[in-house]
Amino acid sequence: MKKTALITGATSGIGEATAHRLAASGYNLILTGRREDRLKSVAHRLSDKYGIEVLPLVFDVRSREEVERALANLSAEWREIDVLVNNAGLAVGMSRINEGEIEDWERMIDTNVKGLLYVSRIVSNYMKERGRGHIINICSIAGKEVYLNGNVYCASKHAVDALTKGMRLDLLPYGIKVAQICPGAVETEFSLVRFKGDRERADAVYKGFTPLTADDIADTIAYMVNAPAHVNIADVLILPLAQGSSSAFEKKL
Ligand code: NDP
Ligand code: 8X3
Repeated sequence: MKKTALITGATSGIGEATAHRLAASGYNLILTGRREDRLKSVAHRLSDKYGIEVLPLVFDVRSREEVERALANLSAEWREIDVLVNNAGLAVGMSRINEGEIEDWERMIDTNVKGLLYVSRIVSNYMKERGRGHIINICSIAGKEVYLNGNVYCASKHAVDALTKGMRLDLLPYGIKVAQICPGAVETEFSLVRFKGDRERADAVYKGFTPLTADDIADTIAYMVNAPAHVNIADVLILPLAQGSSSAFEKKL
């Protein structure tokens, strides 16, 4: 029987790679993001290549109204969501707390924490109606440890870590699995966004070692969703070989 996955932030990086991986496994997909052109092109490519159905939904997870308009109006068929990957997220800026841009803090908290909540509130109720479902939050090693100048991003991912645990308890009676993946450095558009388009600074993050790829994370998600029904792979910390903690890297420059 065909399954359906909803992946937020599917226009690039981990979300896009996960969309490819689950499409290859035959999932129908609801894909979301703000960049409409990129979202539609991912959707067309996947439906053409894998013969699956794809519903692209353009919205900003920070807007409760936009999230509700998009997800509360799904057809009965599209409400049958087996897997939700709460992936949309970002870091913006990196500075000491006394020097941080307050707008950057708000973008991170509104996206990484409140956006995840708005989406989960609606989708967990669809899962509850069916008595099953699987929610995977994309947390981070920054949700387990803090690093210098990472203050608010780390706090937002610590919140995701707490929400994964809380959601797991709350949704247990409804047969819904809740899990998370906590990656270390993955080379995507993440650092370009963090450094506000400064390509040189972004590229420097991944110099001198082999970072994880978005496909590494997508493969892990595929492994988690393919586990037997009674197994919940609840919390996966995944690091590049050269990364020992959130801030310790063995770089060969
Ligand atoms: P990318 O920047 O490549 O992808 C981020 C995705 O999130 C994009 O599809 C973007 O889509 C979407 N997104 C961002 N803000 C919003 C918003 N307000 N509304 C809707 N969608 C949004 O980065 P990654 O793939 O690396 O990041 C994915 C997740 O992985 C994030 O939660 C990140 O914190 C986490 N992570 C990343 C790590 C890394 O080293 N790269 C390590 C650990 C965790 P669009 O711009 O079209 O809206
Ligand atoms: C993203 C990776 O290095 O900021 O979560 O922890 S890092």
